[in-house]
Amino acid sequence: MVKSVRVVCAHDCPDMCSLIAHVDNGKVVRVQGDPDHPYTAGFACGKVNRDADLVNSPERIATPLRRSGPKGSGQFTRITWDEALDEIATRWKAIIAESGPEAILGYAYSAHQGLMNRGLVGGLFHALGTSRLQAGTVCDTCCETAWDVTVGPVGGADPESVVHSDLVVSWGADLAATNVHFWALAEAQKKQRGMPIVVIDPRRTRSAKAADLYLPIRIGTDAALALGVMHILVRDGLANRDYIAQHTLGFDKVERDVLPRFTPERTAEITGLSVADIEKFAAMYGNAKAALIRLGEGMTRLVNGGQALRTVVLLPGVTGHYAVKGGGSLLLTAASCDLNYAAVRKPSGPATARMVNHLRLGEELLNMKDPPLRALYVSANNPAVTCPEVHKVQKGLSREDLFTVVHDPFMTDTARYADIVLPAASYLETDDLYRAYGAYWMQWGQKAAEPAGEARSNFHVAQALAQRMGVKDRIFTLTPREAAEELFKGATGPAAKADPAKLFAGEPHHIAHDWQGQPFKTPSGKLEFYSEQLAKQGLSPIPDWQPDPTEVADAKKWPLRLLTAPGYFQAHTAFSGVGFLRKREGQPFCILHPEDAAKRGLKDGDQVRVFNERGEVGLMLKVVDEVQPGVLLVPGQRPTSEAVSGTINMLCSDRYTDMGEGATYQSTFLDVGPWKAQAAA
Ligand SMILES: Nc1nc2c(c(=O)[nH]1)N[C@H]1C(S)=C(S)[C@@H](COP(=O)(O)OP(=O)(O)OC[C@H]3O[C@@H](n4cnc5c(=O)[nH]c(N)nc54)[C@H](O)[C@@H]3O)O[C@H]1N2
Ligand SMILES: Nc1nc2c(c(=O)[nH]1)N[C@H]1C(S)=C(S)[C@@H](COP(=O)(O)OP(=O)(O)OC[C@H]3O[C@@H](n4cnc5c(=O)[nH]c(N)nc54)[C@H](O)[C@@H]3O)O[C@H]1N2
Ligand code: SF4
Ligand SMILES: [Mo]
Repeated sequence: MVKSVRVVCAHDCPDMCSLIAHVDNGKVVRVQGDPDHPYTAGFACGKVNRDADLVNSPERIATPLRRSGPKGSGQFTRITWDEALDEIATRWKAIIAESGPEAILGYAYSAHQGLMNRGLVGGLFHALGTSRLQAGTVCDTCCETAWDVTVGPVGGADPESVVHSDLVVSWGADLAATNVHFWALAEAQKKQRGMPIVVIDPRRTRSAKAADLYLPIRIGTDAALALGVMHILVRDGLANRDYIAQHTLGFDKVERDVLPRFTPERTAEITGLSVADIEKFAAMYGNAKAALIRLGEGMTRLVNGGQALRTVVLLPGVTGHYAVKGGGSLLLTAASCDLNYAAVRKPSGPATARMVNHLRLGEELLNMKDPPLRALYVSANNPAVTCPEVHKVQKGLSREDLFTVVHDPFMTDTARYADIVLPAASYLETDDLYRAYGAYWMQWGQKAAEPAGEARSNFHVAQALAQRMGVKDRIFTLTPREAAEELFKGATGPAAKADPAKLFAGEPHHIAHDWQGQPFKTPSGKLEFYSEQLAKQGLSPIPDWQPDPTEVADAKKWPLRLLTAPGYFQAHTAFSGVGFLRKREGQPFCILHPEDAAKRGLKDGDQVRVFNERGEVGLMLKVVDEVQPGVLLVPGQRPTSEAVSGTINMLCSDRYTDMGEGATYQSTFLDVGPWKAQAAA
């Protein structure tokens, strides 16, 4: 008999859908969107519609494995869980005795968004006092830091408030790919009420194709566009002087020292947009009553990314849209869910420990001293593909003296370097509590099926290792449900008001605040055009746009700039175990404008060599005017086994962004040529 189980999507995605898993005889046979969830609205994305294939994939690892060949060779033999866990505990104890706990690094990230399955792995390493991962620098620390210094650590607009918006601006986000439920809501407003949508993106994305106005901005020039728009708003008397006076800090300085330089003509020169389009956008924005900017992370994946996002975030402060329902801006919502996260993430352990930046894994494995990293535990992460400087990551992972454990449902590029591989349960096989990072919902997700083969959840493995390592905290003895209850002790705000009976029965709990306008939690309590925090870090305290000297020098050496965007049917590598989706996405490819392809004698469907001073990778070529000349688009990051050769992060440096020490994939300059030229050379 087929039963329906209400579950929550655990993939790294802002929507956090409520889903229905259909389970036949203990096996998940279909996954679909939950018709009874207001935001999920009955549909899942094209990826998760196939999650029955993910959970039942024949490629899943069935048992724990021990390495039997050279590192990276992928040669393993089966062992039992007890053998695996005992070996890990024995090795860790010896390393701690010789070099101290900081010789170990727990490298766990976001592929399971459940608060327990994500949080407790971190909790284990916190309690052990190992080196700590400065997590998320590959993803959102730049945008988050830029938001925090400007607005403060607080969530942005509720995406569901779009029913009150009279304009939506998708700025550096491909919503039709990464935020499909917000996109569907926004499109419905467009159809029902004629609400216009503007898309600002160097790629003519699916979202851009459906927009009323599309601005194909030059990569890394968003701050200039936002300042150009502010210039016009001030010029045309569209600045909201009352709002500026009451709720913002330092606009006078910006108006005096910065805006005069951002005339429409200069803004057009910097951004590659036409003066007419800039004027049109500024007029639409300035005359709107409730414009909602959906901010993407795309604009922050480069050296001056923090400044870019921060400047765009200031725009609704000039018009006062932050005061209006349906107006303002939305980057993330998670900061407004005030649970007692420490109960799971920091059960015990020293107040501070050595930090390792997530994106510098390669560098730190090779060069960290006093003590060097001797053991690595990777969970829900595939750094041999998704980290910049992949060559360094591979070299680090190849170290014979590094004891590496990888916990994953699949034999990833990273797992191939492991000494011990542990089979992970998927979210459909785990109980957990979820809160969205792009919407205001919280929900308990029930296990729909038993783990395949001998797979075990992150939560389970963290507890088993804690016990073997002698960690005594109570959290390591609780069930997922009991552990989730700990999160509510000392919780405040709408999350704290959840009725446990309803919540643990699987009912979605709405955690939107009843705010009258966007609150600001900066030191001044205002939206900070002037940021003392930035001044103290030696950064420009007021928004500005300046070219980065290293980027300028690299652009002289290399004719193309890398544009990185989400894969439509793959999200990083988490869906690469589904043959159908791999095929839908196609063999790993890059996109070049027809002019650039013609210049190089390249055509659609060719295998090409993409290269710079770091190395080369081999990809399929698509020739489309989806990007401007001078740009090479590589959507997603794909396993090396799927590509002609390599993976794009082999060409990206581990330099930091201006804020939040984040990754700068798009500060990569390179060239493309025929693949066979390389073979002949
Ligand atoms: N060039 C370039 N690189 C990028 C980006 C870019 O835009 N351009 N984007 C960056 C961003 S935003 C991110 S978030 C990172 C993502 O980088 P990663 O976090 O490395 O993401 P994935 O490749 O999806 O790897 C997740 C792994 O977790 C496994 N997994 C899934 N569920 C579970 C589970 O329940 N338990 C365990 N133990 N494992 C599980 C999956 O099988 C997969 O192998 O990549 C970054 N890298
Ligand atoms: N289908 C799918 N969904 C996903 C993911 C995925 O890989 N695939 N990844 C998940 C994860 S981990 C994350 S963090 C989120 C990220 O989702 P988003 O916040 O949407 O961020 P990105 O995917 O990095 O990039 C979004 C857009 O920014 C554009 N962009 C790049 N550079 C610039 C620029 O300089 N200026 C402007 N204005 N735009 C620019 C890109 O062309 C791209 O269309 O998505 C999540 N959802
Ligand atoms: S849209 Fe996002 S949250 Fe919803 S099913 Fe797809 S990946 Fe999961
Ligand atoms: Mo991400």
